[in-house]
Amino acid sequence: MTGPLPRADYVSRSRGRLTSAYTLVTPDNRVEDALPFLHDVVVRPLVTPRLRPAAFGEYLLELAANGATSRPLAPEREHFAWCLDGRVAVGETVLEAGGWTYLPPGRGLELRAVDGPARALWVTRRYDAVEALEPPDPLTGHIDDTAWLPDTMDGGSYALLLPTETDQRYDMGMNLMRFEPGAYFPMVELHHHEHGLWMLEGQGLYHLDGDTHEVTAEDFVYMAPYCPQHYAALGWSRTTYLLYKDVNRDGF
Ligand code: UGY
Ligand code: MN
Repeated sequence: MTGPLPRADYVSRSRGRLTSAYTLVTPDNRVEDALPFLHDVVVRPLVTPRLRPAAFGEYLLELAANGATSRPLAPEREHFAWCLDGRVAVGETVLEAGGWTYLPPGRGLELRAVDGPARALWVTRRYDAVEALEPPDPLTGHIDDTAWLPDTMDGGSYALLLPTETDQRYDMGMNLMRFEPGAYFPMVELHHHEHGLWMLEGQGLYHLDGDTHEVTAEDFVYMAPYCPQHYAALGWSRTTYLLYKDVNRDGF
């Protein structure tokens, strides 16, 4: 690495954390990586199954103008892609910022930048098939077309991008959580689902297994199964985060 020297206290100021219950990965902690068949794409893994017990992968993909897959990635897995900025084609579907696509197993992820550099989040996992349930259908959407539902707290709402509450074929919850400034969960959750959380906007305090961290846009949090968790939104603008949650299965 080259460039200007960081300020002298960059180590003590780092917010990055790893515990057995959660990780916090901030923009200052993310490192560059690469994966086969992703060309001109900087891959920044946020969580992978290497971090046990995580059973999914979530990556920040930074595509150069000609960044693309050269063959479908992991056709045996299911995939979710969210466009953060620029324009990204996933198969035939072009996503603008806030657009997303879900691909069931059997297809594989094919993506490319459209008309310049772009960034996307990629979430992928092994589909947990249940005999007698058909595989799920592909879906696509945009945050602006999202149906927001009131949450149990004042000033809170949520959206299920995939219909996991009504269709048990889906084992991959991709949810949006939104908090007006000052809104906070009425309880500390402790559940068997794991989470990958990407802060899209806003800032607040995340309570994770007894620790409290300031979090803000572009931060990523992995929560292991049974990690006690609570969020309180601060600041003067709303918080929105994209949340992966393994649902409708119990891990046997
Ligand atoms: O659905 C959830 O588990 C969600 N309320 N958890 C979270 O935002 N940490
Ligand atoms: Mn939760």
